[in-house]
Amino acid sequence: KQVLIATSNQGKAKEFETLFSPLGYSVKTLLDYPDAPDVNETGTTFEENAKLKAETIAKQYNVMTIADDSGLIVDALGGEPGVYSARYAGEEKNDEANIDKVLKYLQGVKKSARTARFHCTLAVARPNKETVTFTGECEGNITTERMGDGGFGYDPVFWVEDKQCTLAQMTQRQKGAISHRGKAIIKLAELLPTLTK
Ligand code: ITT
Repeated sequence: KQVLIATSNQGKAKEFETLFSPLGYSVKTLLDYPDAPDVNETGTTFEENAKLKAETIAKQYNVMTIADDSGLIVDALGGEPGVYSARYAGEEKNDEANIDKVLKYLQGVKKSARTARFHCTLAVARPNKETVTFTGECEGNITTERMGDGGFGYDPVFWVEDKQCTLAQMTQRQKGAISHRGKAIIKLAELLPTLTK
């Protein structure tokens, strides 16, 4: 059993492998398809962008395709960076610069006002069928400095109160058990057998 995930993000790809392999699925991503078309993420919501990515790739290769659109929502920044999380600090994707920008904007904001959440929308597109979506969220706080070197993106500054560490200080499995992506994948996996029919 195999699933195609329409992502070129190495960090996401690793997490999909970790989460799908115990379910008996092997994972292919766009890192295995260097000629895949670039999808312009023109939507203004996670759902629109997830559908756009999944449907473009499903059409191109005529196979069921899953896409992930996700991001960090910081309350004190009015919900930013949100759907712009990947390129918050500029046109080039740059995790380090993105983190610096969030920390800078939050300078002087006290701990109780540094609440944030990660959101993930997964879209499953199938040839000639209606696309379906699943969501998951993970609550936390933005730290004042980086901690840990696991995960990707904003993980080093995303503090999880229950676990008393950042997402970057967890193993892939620990992160997957509580993350926005992990939660969305659990919902998707329950329906996957019916979706692949
Ligand atoms: P693909 O479109 O190829 O999947 P992308 O990185 O462009 O990769 P998105 O448009 O969905 O994906 O942007 C998601 C960004 O949100 C990602 O680049 C990170 O900066 C951030 N992000 C999402 N999930 C995260 C996580 O689990 N941990 C840390 N940062 C995350």
